[in-house]
Amino acid sequence: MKALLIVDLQRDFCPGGALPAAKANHIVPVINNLMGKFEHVIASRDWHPEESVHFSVWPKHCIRHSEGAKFHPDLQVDQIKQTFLKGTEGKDDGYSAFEATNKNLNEYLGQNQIDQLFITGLTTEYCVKETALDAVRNNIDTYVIRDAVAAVNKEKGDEGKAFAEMEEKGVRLIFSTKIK
Ligand code: VGL
Ligand code: ZN
Repeated sequence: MKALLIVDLQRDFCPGGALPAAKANHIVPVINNLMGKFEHVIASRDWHPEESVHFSVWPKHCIRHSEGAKFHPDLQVDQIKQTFLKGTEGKDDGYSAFEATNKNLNEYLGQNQIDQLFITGLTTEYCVKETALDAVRNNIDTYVIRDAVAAVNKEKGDEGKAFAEMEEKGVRLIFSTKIK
């Protein structure tokens, strides 16, 4: 079975937020459209404590329960069956959704016979990439939907580098229009 995973589509990663991906708003309608094509729609949320080692490298963002940690206001959240909270520990970063602490993503996929994971969301070069690489390590058939992810691009070209690394490590890149 296949599942759609929406990574960290939260206000702080959108324009106006603390750590924005410039094109974040553009991917929301693409993701909303995809939801109906999957039996399983799941999501992750960056869910940091007030104090974290993470904030020595990043501006404060996605503090649990804050406005910035909410999902994008246009995302059809009623379609999401399960949310995985990550980055919850102050002592590490928790970039990958497979590091969620409220529920184990790998176990969830196994229990639901999900062997194909289609990844969307934010941000391409950090949490999307780390999640996709973990999925490959867990022997899941892993796809990243190119037009349903967006990058911070601290350096111009970071998104392109992330796509290349993912592809080299076994992630398949596809466009949403190819998904039936
Ligand atoms: C993320 C940087 C810091 C992400 C989270 O969701 O990609 N990036 N925390
Ligand atoms: Zn974070």
